[in-house]
Amino acid sequence: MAALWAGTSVYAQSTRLSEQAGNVVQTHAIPGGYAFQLDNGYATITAYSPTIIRVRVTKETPKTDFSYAIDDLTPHRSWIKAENDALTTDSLTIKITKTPFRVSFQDKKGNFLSGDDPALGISWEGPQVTSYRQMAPGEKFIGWGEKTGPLDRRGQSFVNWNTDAYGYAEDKDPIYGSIPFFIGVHDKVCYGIFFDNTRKVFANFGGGVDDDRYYFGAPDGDMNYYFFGASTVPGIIADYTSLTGRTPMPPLWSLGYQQCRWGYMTEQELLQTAKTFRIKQIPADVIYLDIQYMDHYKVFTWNQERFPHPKEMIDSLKNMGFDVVTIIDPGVKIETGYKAYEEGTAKGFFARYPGGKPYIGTVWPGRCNFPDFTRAEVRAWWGDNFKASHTDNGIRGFWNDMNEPAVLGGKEIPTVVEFGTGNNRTTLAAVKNVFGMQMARATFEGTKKDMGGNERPFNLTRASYAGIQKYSAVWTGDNRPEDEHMLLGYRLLNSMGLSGVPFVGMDIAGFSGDASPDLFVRWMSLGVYAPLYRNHTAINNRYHEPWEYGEATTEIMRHVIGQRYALLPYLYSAFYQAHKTGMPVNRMLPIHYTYDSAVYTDKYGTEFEFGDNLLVCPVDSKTMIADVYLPGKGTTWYRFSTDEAYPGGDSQFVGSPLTDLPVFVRAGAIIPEQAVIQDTKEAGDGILYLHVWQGATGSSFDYYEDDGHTYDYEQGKSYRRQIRYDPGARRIVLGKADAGYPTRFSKVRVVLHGATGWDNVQINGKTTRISQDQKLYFVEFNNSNDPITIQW
Ligand code: MIG
Repeated sequence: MAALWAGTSVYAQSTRLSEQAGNVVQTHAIPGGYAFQLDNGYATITAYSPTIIRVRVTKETPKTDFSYAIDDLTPHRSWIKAENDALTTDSLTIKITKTPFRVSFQDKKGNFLSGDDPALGISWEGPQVTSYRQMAPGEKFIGWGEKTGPLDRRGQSFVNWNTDAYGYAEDKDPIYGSIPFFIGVHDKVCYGIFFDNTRKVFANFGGGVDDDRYYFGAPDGDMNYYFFGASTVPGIIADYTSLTGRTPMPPLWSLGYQQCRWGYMTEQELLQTAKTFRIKQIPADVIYLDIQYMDHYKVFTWNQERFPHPKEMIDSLKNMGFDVVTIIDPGVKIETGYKAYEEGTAKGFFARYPGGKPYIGTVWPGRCNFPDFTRAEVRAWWGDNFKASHTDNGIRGFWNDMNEPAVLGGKEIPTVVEFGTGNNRTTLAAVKNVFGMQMARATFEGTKKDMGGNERPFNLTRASYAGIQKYSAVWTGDNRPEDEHMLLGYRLLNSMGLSGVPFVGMDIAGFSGDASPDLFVRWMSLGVYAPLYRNHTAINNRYHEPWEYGEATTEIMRHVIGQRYALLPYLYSAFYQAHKTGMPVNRMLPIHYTYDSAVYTDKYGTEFEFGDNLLVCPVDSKTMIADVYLPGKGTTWYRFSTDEAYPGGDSQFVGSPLTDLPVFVRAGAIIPEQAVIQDTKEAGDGILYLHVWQGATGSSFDYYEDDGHTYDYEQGKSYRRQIRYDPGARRIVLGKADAGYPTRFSKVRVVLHGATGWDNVQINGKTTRISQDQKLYFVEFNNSNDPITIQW
């Protein structure tokens, strides 16, 4: 046999070299922009606004246009004009070089923003397509979704391939999610790029090259990117989320404290755990059921022995103020007579091998088939299934796990496995990165419908792709109970936020093992400042409930979780901002301090703003005096816990005992709070506490409230009011309320921080009594929807 191969050169080195698109042969106008015929391909440049430009380059004639991330791909207006050798919009100049075809972007002042690498441009190696781009000196990169490593992506490379990454190392890539969106920052300019390709996308932000280029690409599919040329990072995020969508308002209860564990084994254990929160007076809203609640891990079933009375159990929990969130896995157990399996098989709804046999993989239930969530009819079927087993029992929260999709042991699934029908028929290679998002979409849309269409489901997913924020919150999977992982977790959340996903969280205090008492306290304190405040750990680990670390720690937990509940009016308003503008809840410092190089350093790279006015400095559990960076020259920061003032634009050593995480509030800020309640359904004392920190410059706060659980806010049933603090005029004004929904707060108490004295305060012209509580001055008055002026 050996002779057969001898002397042949077939298996010698391939002679295939890279190819480029070549020169422009012809140009013509198309709806929304221009098309270019190239020697070796086709390009279109279209605009979705003066600051959003799409560049699509294909080797073959472009195929049908489709995106999982963007619902509406039609450019509805003509923003682009052709002028000389450039295309222009009101905000951007898009320079086109014709020999060979190269595209580069400038702002209206003529500043270079980003452009093709002159030598390499867009290149193909077989079907693999890459955009090689110029890298500016000192250019920094932020975002790219759920990626480990430092905040500044410069010098790092990544692969997008949604992966079950149990106990992932701090520098592991890929992990669970893929969001091919980043922002580049250089020379006082910034821009964003979204590479909308769902395959095994790669990016190299200047690693392994001589500081002159960076690149991203995919093994197949189109070079198809959106360039964002808004002049600020918040503007770029607003534009990116105008395309890929924004979060609906989450249910208010899902912003409370969430207690999870794999697993609460029985009805008694679940009820007892919930009861313990109430007995110990530790606020909480949510308790979880992991895979043990199912019959042999079969989706849409209940284990009759462990959880024999789902409806009664959920009712009892509701009476205690708890919502239950149940896990749901994509794998459907192969078992004759099992409804989901029989139906899915009869309808041909499972992913299959070429030739039609369903793909089989092993997950918790044993051998399973996997629904083809890329198909609308499969998503609808999946969604309908929740009614009998879940929503009719009163469940409003759903936890989508293993949807990378994963099979046991983190094994790879063959990429030949097929999805879709007709023209949409494709393989796992093209849809692995959107499988989880489409499962989350099926779950969200289905459960919303099952609950009658006007109740907000809470949906949580592990795998994600760009645009996931429309359907789900995201958690960062199976992390480790280690200081470094806790800090990494905040970088992950901050990067997800920048990449359009505001509702994010991580397993507090580590999934893969036991948290030390110190780490537990620190992580739970930090969790107050995560959009999703959820404690979770794996089966066989020590219990992580707030009272499991002794009396002293329990007391601290009562206090920190209480702090979260106090902040809910502030947090809910921040979510409304995310819903309206895409601005994340936790904001990495480059969002507002874009050109301050300190915020890109590893030392300060985990810090973030939480909403408009708080600065959170994550500190590990061993550091009791922390080096923190307070951004913004001229800004004064007050320590949230003590009102001690610090100047901005500098680093500081501050005390960071386990009982006092370094959190700061901007001078001039307004933070609305409420009295601590045990769960979000509790009425509270009816007082809105407006905390105001004395400052040289004032601020305004967009306050938001609604019923917290329906979609009536889409019909204007919400309570909105602008609150302004004007230190020069010695005045706080609560603007006229846009009161489509009544506020929960019949009284307002204004608490002044950082003031030496407060005398002669008038509310709407009437002198009012000033009181003092723990050294702080306050005035209290009846709320009303008409403007209220507090003058002193
Ligand atoms: O193979 O359902 O990330 O949160 O507790 C492990 C059991 C499956 C992985 C999830 C984790 C969950 C666990 N799951």
